Amino acid sequence: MSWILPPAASTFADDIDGLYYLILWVTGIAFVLVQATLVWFLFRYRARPGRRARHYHGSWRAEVVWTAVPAIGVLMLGIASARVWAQIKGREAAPAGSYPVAVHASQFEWHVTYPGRDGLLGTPDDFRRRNQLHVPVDRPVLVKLTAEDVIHSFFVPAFRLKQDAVPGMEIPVWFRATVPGEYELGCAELCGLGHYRMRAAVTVHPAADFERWATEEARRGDDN
Ligand SMILES: [Cu+2]
Repeated sequence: MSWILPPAASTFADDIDGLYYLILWVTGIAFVLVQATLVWFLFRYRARPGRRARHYHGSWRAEVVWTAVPAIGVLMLGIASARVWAQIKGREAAPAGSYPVAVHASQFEWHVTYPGRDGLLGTPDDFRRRNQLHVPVDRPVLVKLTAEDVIHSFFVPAFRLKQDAVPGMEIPVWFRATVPGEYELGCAELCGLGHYRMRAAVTVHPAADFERWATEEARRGDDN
């Protein structure tokens, strides 16, 4: 059924897609059942000459059932999602030794700061690129997400990852890319008139290739 979703390129993708399809099936079946019942009622109780309406006080049992069944369903989906949520968004979720990058969202660009050769952010050898996020494959990447002006949202569909960037906060978000290639980073929060063009390229490099890229770019320094 992968025709619904973009290609998957992170370790989260299977879990997120599993939840997505589970929720789609549960809500899809509920939707079909409810609509079929609605149509059946429309037909069954249509106006007919000589038939009179009857007042009906409701059914305690039916109300309990149609409240309890969805409540249990939503609770089960919540429990099924909790493990995945903790793994992706948990406070201590990012694995130790992640490659750190700072992503600063502003109207209407992504400013990415790379750690340079020392591997640490906030040191003089850091370098910045606009609208280009380069990461190594098969290594956890820790994005320190901030916003300049309004709320933006860091969204990489291929990684199944979305996180709001909020002014005044630094929000850590991590992922591990699994397939080298070019992907899209878009802003998923309507953030102003130029929202539509707030996108960047995510390049996932094979490990050796990433080292070469980072060394070369560090030598070149800032581009803005
Ligand atoms: Cu934005």
